Amino acid sequence: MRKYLMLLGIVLVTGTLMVISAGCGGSGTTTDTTAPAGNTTGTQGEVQTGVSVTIENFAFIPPTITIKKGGTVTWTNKDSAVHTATEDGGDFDTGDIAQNQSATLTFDEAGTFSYICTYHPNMKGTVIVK
Ligand SMILES: [Cu+2]
Repeated sequence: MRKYLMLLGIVLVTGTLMVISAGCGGSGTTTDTTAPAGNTTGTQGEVQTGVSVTIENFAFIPPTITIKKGGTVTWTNKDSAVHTATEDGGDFDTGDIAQNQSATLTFDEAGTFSYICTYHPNMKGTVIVK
């Protein structure tokens, strides 16, 4: 009878310890995986309302930008040649931007807009509105 009680006690203690360690391990793992994932999303999800694009050496820098809906994009031409930022389907057009001049457009619609320079169609850029 005593042996049986002792065995029962060991089983109970072992069982309790297993539950405790399982509980700690479980919550610890969850916290570890959630934190970095949340940080990554936060950094990537940061969308600016106003972004500047430099036109230099016949290129849009940076070529792809992301802004918030209702945000603005300002293109500044550093080249001596005249450039434009013109959406492929005609959704937006800055018109001519002369050297050291800027043009700012507001984007009220969400979407991905590819644009070129009408004088140099090999110049390509993308505005992503979120
Ligand atoms: Cu151009």
